[in-house]
Amino acid sequence: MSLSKEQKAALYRNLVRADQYNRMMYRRMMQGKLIGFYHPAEGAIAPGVAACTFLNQDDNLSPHHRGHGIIHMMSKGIDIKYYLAEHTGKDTGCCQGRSAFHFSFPEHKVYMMSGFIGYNFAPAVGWGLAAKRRGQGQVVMNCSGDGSYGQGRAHEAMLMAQNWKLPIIFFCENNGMSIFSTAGEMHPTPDIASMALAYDMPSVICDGQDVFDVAEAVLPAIERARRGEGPTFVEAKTLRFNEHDIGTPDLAGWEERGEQEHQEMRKREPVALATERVLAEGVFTQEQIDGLNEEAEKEIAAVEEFADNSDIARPPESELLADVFAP
Ligand SMILES: Cc1ncc(C[n+]2csc(CCOP(=O)(O)OP(=O)(O)O)c2C)c(N)n1
Ligand SMILES: [Mg+2]
Repeated sequence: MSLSKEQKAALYRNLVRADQYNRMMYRRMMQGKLIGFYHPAEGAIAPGVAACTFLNQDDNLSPHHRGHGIIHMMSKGIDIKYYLAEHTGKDTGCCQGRSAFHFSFPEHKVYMMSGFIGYNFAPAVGWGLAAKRRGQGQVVMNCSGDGSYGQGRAHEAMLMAQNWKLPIIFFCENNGMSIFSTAGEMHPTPDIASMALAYDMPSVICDGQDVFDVAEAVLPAIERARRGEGPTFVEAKTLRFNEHDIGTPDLAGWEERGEQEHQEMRKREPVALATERVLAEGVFTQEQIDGLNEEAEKEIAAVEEFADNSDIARPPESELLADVFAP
């Protein structure tokens, strides 16, 4: 399929926003303004943007932990200030500052983010079954990394989704890494999408550095799910430019890939690639692109102001000690 000019414009705008959000999170982590840790998404922002820009508000979204789901959620149209307040430990956060990264946003159909890789697969089947029974064309965008496809429940979920023709998109953001392990060490096949073959599920592989290529793969999968024709597996081959995580003392700063690999990776920076294309195709002028960047800067400044100016969450002692057993 080919994308319309409006679709390309929407994708590019969200890509610029995603890039700036990710940089803001990295900076805030370094400034000590976030609780715990952050999984930087530099290099890997295009898949989430493409997967979520054309979702309806009523669709279920299980975001990937890279970028802490911000890229996915802002692309779906969710106001990120409630996430940032949450990760900053403020009482205006989406879970009243109780959760940091393990949040939920039920009013936006983002039901949970867990620390367990692969946690999302079993609930995704439930959300898919509920959507099918409602019969209103709702879909489930189930995002996760290559690492999660080593989990048994991923396979149970694919089996059930295909048997029951559930409206689920198994969206795999394959960055070739799971912390320090390479995908080659963890999986017998270079294409995670080939696992869908075992379940007779249609699959497609796309270039995760190219937001437009990913959208061209995702949109037919969403439409197929809305028509009630069942799940599709979409694998976006992407890159993790930074280390796995920042803020966890035993992981921070660890980088097993060499300088040359880094230089090669950075030639495929998603914003640079998309900018070249939107300029060449006349989707935006340089002046308009500058305007989009300024808009994103203002949006993020307002989000940070909201988080910084909110009160620190102070759960009462009764809440902290409820159901705690201390002999
Ligand atoms: C069940 C479980 N096992 C191990 C971990 C530790 N862990 C956290 S992130 C991660 C790597 C996940 O890799 P992938 O799914 O490819 O996503 P990526 O971080 O590469 O974007 C692992 C192993 C975990 N959180 N949960
Ligand atoms: Mg990975």
